Amino acid sequence: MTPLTPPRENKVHFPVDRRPGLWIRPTLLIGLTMLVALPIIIAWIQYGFFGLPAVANPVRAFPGSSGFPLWLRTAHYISFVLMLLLIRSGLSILADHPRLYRHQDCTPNSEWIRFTPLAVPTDRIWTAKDDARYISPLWSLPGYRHTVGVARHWHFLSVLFWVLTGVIYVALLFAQGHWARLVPTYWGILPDAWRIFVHYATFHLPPEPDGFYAYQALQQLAYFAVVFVMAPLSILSGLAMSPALDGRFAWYPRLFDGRQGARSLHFLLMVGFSVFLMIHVALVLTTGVVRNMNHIVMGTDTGGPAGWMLGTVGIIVALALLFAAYWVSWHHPRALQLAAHRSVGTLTLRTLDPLTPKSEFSTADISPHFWSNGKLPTSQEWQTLLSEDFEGFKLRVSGLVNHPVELSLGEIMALGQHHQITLHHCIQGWSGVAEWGGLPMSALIDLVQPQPEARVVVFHSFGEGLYGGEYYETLSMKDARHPQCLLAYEMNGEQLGANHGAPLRLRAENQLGYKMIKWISSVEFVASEKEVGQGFGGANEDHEYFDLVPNI
Ligand SMILES: Nc1nc2c(c(=O)[nH]1)N[C@H]1C(S)=C(S)[C@@H](COP(=O)(O)O)O[C@H]1N2
Ligand SMILES: [Mo]
Repeated sequence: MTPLTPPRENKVHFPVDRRPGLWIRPTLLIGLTMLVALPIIIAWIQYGFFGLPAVANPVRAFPGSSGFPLWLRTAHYISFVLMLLLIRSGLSILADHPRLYRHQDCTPNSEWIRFTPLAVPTDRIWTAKDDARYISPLWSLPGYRHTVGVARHWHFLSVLFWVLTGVIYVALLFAQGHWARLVPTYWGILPDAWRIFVHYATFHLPPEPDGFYAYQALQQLAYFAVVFVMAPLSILSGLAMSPALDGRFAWYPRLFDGRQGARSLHFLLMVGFSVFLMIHVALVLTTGVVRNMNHIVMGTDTGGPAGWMLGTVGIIVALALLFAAYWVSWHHPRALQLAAHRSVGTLTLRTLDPLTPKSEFSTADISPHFWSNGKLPTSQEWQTLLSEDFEGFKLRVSGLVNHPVELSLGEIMALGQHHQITLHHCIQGWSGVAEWGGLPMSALIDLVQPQPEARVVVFHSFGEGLYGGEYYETLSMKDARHPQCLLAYEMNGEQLGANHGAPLRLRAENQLGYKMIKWISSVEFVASEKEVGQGFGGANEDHEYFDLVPNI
């Protein structure tokens, strides 16, 4: 595949080592295999001794069914396309931190599954960005390596419409009585479903009711699970990865055993949807594809060719859309970023943005391993400061303020010391709990007295961005004034290490990690983020198309 990006980005997106990898914790693999194998073995034993169990046919046709109305068929097609977009963009996001953990922490080698052949080296710094893995665009959107910014736009744009479609679909399901197709109303459905399972497990097709009017027991349970269990759980576990939500409601991610528990569940649900999709398609094909396609495409219960022909066109259109999404990702990423900003961003501004971050953890929760990110500054200035333990460091605070200042580390510490134990949310997927000590930004703001037209705080770094150029980030005045927004000089009770941002780094706990700029050199108050860099609010927003409203 030809690289599509400027040469400096090619190194990031098209690494030399593109080997795929899959490793699952052996005990877990054995457990999972048994979980799948056991019912199949029991089914074979039952079949061997007693033959195929009898299946009631048709199973519980509900009165008054009129087949599949147009709204249902439309929702079916739209959610099919959106599921493809969600799964494919989700895989790109996953590849950016190709490890899944069970609890709060992301300690290397504690993962239960990884999608990389690489172990984390212990003899040198191995950042989360080093760990990001290549994934083919055949499987994912937009694919390649470290494309999480663009992948998230597709994921959130799709999920917006997916939830909307789902809400309308479920509302109409109940309004028009079609819920009785999906919602089981008798306990006997469990033994009924088992009898049908024995058929499938021993390679027999059970007798089918006319699926246009009613489903058999196992089918009904599967559809019920997809619509009423898996879809809501996907939404809830997705939300549990949000820094703004977790930062405000500490109890919420705990429901999932922490953000990583939610992330693992989110992944397992994706696997569930994918397996469902494959079995569903296989059964549509083997149980009378012509009639089935007429049901779901045309809304008729006939044997003509219209259904499968139009259905095939629908699938081709879906594939064309996937290709168009790939093309937009690489040719118009800025337009995509702005589209996501206008839609998803508007929504998050109304919902997540107003939440005041206040979640705190205990000392016992502090993560044994805290991944690091970014490239250590190479500038002579920073190297010299580091070797002198930042004795000569002065933080320049300037711009639209009445009292510009230059502060040494000692002066900053004298101005205020606040400690907080919080959860860090990296956009790539990892997280970690640490204790941070530093000067509340609100105290600095009070000291320098911004002028009324100052709306945005800019933080400059000694470090460089991923593709070169200065690493900078901005915060709104409101975010900067939040109680948990710190200019941190301490991590876990010790002076901030070189790796984690010495002499100063930002902590803004309702934000994703990329906003928390390390190796801060100066602070500037401006009227608008448009005046700085390329004008999108930060090095990551400029170069990697990360979310423009990161309070998500
Ligand atoms: N100057 C600078 N600051 C940075 C970065 C960077 O690359 N350069 N990476 C950001 C990202 S993506 C994250 S997740 C956090 C990681 O902080 P840590 O390295 O202390 O864990 O730093 C943020 N601050
Ligand atoms: Mo990050």
